[in-house]
Amino acid sequence: MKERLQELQQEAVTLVEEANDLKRLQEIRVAYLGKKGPITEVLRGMGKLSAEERPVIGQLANDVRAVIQEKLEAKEQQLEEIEIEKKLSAESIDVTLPGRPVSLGGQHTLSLVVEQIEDIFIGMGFTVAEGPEVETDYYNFEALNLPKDHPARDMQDSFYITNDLLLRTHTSPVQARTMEKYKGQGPVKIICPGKVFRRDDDDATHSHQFMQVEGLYVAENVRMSDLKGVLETFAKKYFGEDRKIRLRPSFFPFTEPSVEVDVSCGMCSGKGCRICKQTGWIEVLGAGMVHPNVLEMSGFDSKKYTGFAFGMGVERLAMLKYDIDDIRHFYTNDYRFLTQFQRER
Ligand code: 2NM
Repeated sequence: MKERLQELQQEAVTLVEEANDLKRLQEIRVAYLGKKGPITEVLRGMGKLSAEERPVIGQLANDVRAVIQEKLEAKEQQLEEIEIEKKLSAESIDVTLPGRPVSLGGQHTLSLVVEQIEDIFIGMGFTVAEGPEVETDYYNFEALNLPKDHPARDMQDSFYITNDLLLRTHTSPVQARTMEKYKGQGPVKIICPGKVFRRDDDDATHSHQFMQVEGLYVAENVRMSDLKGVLETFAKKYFGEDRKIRLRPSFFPFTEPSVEVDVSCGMCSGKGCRICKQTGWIEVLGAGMVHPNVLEMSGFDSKKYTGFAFGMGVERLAMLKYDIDDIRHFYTNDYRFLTQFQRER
């Protein structure tokens, strides 16, 4: 019996040493230490032993169990450590791997161009004024000398909310509101950028919603030559120092006299090409001397004060500068379009 127990110990220890996974260790544990295992069987046969032999064999059986148990535990721990080691090396991070680039958001092309325009006028002493996109008939039309029968006032041409409220058709109402706030005391020197709305069918050059920047300078002795100088400076700063401007007579209800302003074509330097339709000139904005009625309605004495005003479409200016062929590019927001126009840093 003693030899049998020693044999069993030897067998089990060898098997434990040879085992190389936790599942195999569990099998050995069940086989040798389990209820149906050989050691249990030996202990069951102890009844046949003499009183002197019984405690000796009993002690030996317990020792053998303990040795196998100990070996199993040691091996188990060893295998677990190997397992962890393997896991760690499989999950290790290569810190030398280049990071994935994070794409930064950018400014929208239109707000980028609005900022360029703002910067130029701020450089000439203008400040930026803002106002509501939903306007009253008074500020959008009446205060700007637009007669009741003017086509812009037609229900068909503007987005009316009620009889008296509409989406502004230009940013001039912001200028009327600002003049009112100054209570007849000049100078007023502002630009008003913002969204405007007109009932139009959208196509490559028209949109029912677009951006405008309008400017206003009211003070004593403001003259047409001041307007011309400011607009020439703007054109050179925005399009390039080689550009010239010219003024042609026009008509707006809120200015008298009124002009259409052209900039010399940058594609052909005035010789004539597809961009300028062979004229050498491109129309970029409207302007004029503020109508005395407009000054008076907003609280300014038109005998003391004069002023000039101008208005430009931001999309059109962006399209001319960057050779963009369709106004709808600004609103469909294709990533490939937007990423082409980022501020120089
Ligand atoms: C234009 C053309 C000419 C204009 C007039 C005013 C105001 F409010 F002062 F009367 N703001 N903007 C104006 C003048 C706008 O856009 C083509």
